[in-house]
Amino acid sequence: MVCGVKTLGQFIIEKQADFPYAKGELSRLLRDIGIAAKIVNREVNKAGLVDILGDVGTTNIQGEEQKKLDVYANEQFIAALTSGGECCIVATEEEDEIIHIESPVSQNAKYIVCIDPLDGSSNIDVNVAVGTIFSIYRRKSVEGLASLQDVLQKGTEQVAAGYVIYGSSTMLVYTTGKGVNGFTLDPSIGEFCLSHPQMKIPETGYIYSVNEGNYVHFPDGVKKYIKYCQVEDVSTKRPYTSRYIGSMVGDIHRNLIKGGIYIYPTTSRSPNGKLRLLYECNPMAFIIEQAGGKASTGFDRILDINPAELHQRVPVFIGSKNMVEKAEEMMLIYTEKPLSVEEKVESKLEDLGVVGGID
Ligand code: AHM
Ligand code: MG
Repeated sequence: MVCGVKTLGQFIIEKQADFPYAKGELSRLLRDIGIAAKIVNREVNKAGLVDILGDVGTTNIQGEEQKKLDVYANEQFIAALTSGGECCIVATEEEDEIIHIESPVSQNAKYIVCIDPLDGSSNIDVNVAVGTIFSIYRRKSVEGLASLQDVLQKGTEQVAAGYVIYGSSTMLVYTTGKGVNGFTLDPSIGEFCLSHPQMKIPETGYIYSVNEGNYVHFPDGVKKYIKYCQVEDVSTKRPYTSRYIGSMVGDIHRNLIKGGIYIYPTTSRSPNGKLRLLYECNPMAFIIEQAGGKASTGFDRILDINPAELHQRVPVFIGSKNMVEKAEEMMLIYTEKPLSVEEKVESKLEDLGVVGGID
């Protein structure tokens, strides 16, 4: 390629050398995701021109209306991962159960992909940025069909994660645990080109992103943090700026570049938060940590959570390190820490008189 442009494909192959034991499967998997992203991008861009906007009339497992483009994006990513042969299971926001890819090659493949094919889809009809979020794990089981247990891994086990933002330009940002790199789609050559090498999130930011319409339902720690952001204090450049797109990928992408915090806490109406651990919070947490930031439930590191179920939801505080730490400080003082799944089981057993609970 001329003029010093580095394409995503070239970059991925170059980086394979960082993993001397790698046989190229992960590289091919990332390439397949990049190709599907370009196909989805083409449809997102012409969404207003054809009859593809609006609801498809079905609901997914969370009871949300599916948009036509959600369904389209889901199909495209599954098709790309199926034909690639590097992935044995796909777990997607749009399907109730995990999808086993059944060809003989895929059944024995060593990777698992968790994906939100089109996040922020309520924004599609109004031309606001939407995104794809993905997370890649190595399967744990060594023989037979991989299972849900292979999918329910901690975020620390991710081998790669990334997002695509279909915005004023389209970008793919990913990490394999060695920093974060961003690629912008050049529509004239149809290639993602390295535009943001080694991305770093500013340690201190001045933007907070939270749906303040839910304020009355927030835990006290979040209310106190929001008030902290709004108080005038010249030495810490407060009040901070409030920016909330309502598209996680867009809000976090902006904060990654400019510095800031994105919060989707528990609310009295959504006691576990809204966003899903496996294909929304874990991949974003991996990226933000790799860029030098922090991702927390308000009390604990997101990446350390042991998933109990496929579509598990978690509260999330993610972004610039100093901002997340300040929010955690408020949570610790003003909000009682909820019990973990293990602690709930333990206390239930104690209530039933099973002394000592379980080991
Ligand atoms: P989705 O996966 O159904 O699109 O929901 C996820 C989206 C995030 O992108 C966004 O940050 C959040 O939901 C917005 O929720 P709310 O409208 O409650 O603020
Ligand atoms: Mg989503």
